[in-house]
Amino acid sequence: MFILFSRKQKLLVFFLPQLPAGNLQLTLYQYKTCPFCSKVRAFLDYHGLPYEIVEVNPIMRKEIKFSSYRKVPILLADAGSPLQLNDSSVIISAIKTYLISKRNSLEEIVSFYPPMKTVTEQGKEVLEYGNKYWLMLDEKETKRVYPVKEVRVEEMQWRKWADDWLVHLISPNVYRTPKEALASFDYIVREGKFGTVEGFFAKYLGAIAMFFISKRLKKRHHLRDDVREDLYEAVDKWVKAIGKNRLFMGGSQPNLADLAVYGVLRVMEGLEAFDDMMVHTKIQPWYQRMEEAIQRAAA
Ligand SMILES: N[C@@H](CCC(=O)N[C@@H](CS)C(=O)NCC(=O)O)C(=O)O
Repeated sequence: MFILFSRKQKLLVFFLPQLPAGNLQLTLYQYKTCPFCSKVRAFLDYHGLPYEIVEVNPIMRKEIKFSSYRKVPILLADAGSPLQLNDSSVIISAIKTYLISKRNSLEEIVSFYPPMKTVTEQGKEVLEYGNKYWLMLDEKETKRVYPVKEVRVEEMQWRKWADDWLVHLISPNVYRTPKEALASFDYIVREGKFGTVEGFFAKYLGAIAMFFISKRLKKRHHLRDDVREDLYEAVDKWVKAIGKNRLFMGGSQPNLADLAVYGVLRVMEGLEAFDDMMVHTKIQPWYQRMEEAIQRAAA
């Protein structure tokens, strides 16, 4: 809190370019088991940023009635004035920019990620955000954070890969068989916000619906009949990209790509697909390092 003695000082305080991260009040609207929300939590936890969580009921979505953007995650950020940030990658890029850059207000930073209407391969009109994998840094900041240009490009590519490819492997894998679909919905209902009756119906009807929807998603994303093969191939490709000489893609510390991939994979924890992935791929050592890095940062 500021104690103001004169008009001049008041003006000075008002025009301070940035509040320290400790003054950022954050509220995350989420479904706990949504991979996009998990990515945001991994990012906030790793950066030691405290936040409140509002679990959204996926049927009524009353909790996000205030918003015309109807997806989660939504992050309400108050760094002096309240601001709504939509889309997991925009949230991560904007907050990361804010933490690094001493020049712009969060409001200004967010305006560099404009919403744009685009049409998907299936001809559906959707909202996309421009520049969403790009941190808005000046030359000096860029040199400090990304001493080599390739490191920045690599981070962006793999963040995009996590959103455009890895995420699409989750549903076909966790709803692969009726038994797995039921186990997945049991977990979603347990972890999510559902009324008792609602939860009961969601579990059984959701499992049946998602079993069939996941077959459609499998076709849409051109996955193999055995969807595990695509999952194993994807995570091994990720491990190979890190290589033997780095602990993380970010080197000795996770970068935004590490956090994105970890956030997406984490939603399968406790399910058969996750256990299979641990046994049949080389992901485990990196995954464990990520768990430890996030636990250390959040402690
Ligand atoms: N591009 C968005 C995608 C977010 C998204 O699709 N969220 C899903 C939940 S996993 C959602 O809210 N879907 C609408 C709904 O459930 O009604 C992001 O990265 O945040």
